[in-house]
Amino acid sequence: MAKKSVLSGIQPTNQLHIGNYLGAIRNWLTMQDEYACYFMMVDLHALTLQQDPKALAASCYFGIASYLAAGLDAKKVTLFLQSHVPAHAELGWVLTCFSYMGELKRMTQFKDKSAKQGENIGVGLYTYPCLMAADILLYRPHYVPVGDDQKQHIELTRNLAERFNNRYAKNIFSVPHPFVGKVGARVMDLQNPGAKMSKSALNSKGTLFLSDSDKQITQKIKSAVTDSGREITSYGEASQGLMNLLDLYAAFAEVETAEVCAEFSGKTYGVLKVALAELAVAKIAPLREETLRLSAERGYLRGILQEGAERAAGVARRTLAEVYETIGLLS
Ligand code: AQP
Repeated sequence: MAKKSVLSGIQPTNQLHIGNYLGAIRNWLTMQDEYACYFMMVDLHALTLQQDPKALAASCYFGIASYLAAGLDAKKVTLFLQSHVPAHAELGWVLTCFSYMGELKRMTQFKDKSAKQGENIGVGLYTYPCLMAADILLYRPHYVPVGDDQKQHIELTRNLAERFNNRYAKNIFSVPHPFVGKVGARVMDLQNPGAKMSKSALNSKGTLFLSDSDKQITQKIKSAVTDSGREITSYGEASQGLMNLLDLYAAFAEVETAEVCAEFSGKTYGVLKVALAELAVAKIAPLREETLRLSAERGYLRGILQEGAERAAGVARRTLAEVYETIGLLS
């Protein structure tokens, strides 16, 4: 029997952070043997915000290198850049025409990101969930492993798939399910624990990048915002900042948060920060070193991307041809 498919991607808007790793990539690793996996860098999505061309290209290499360094095996999974498979942009346009203004306006991420843009909000920021729906539906995946923040976009994708299928009374698209891990699904900003950790946050002190040095990791964790308390009591009584540190410890140690709370109960915030910094350095440093080594091997990475794009394009073209035929576009 053919394997079920899984698809996901990350924007190369900067170097990846531990939210991308714990909320997304680590779940991908558990799926690479069981599913036909398609993992990409969604470089077209990155254009929704203004990008420096050199930095964008470097972030694409860094991202793919991070995927490999984390343990994805390019022989088992298909790794590619979104822009290398033109069917994404083509189906993206079709699905834009199937989407309603009201449903796109409701997207929390659009509200959050457009609020930071001043007056000239790019149209791409508004329509990007349609392109994301196309990214997904082309591969008819069963699961889309994402962090908690992307659940709303997956819901829109499901609605678009059902709308299309119902309108033509045909099962062209499979309706995908979000896969959100139990731990690490929502890593919060270390300086502003009310907001999720983000690659493009204005204050980089709140984001733990996978490229951060041991010293930077330690400093960022030690200066993380908590509250005016001193001692850890229970998770339920913890402030958002303290909860985030307890959750991060649990995610890195791969244990339940309750276990972490029990371990640190009665100890000071400072003790937790020191322990978390040591654990984070132990987990991030090998990933960083391997990512940096692979990032420099441009020829090797290009080979993987080219092979991945060919495999992905074969699948994507077949779905797009069915869509075009269904809606009446001549082949
Ligand atoms: N803070 C987070 N905690 C857990 N998971 C997260 N993800 C992102 N931030 C967190 C998950 O990582 C995957 C890739 O996300 P993305 O790069 O496509 O877009 P994003 O969600 O907008 O991520 P960023 O880091 O905030 O990027 P920018 O700053 O460029 O917008 C997704 O599965 C996401 O859920």
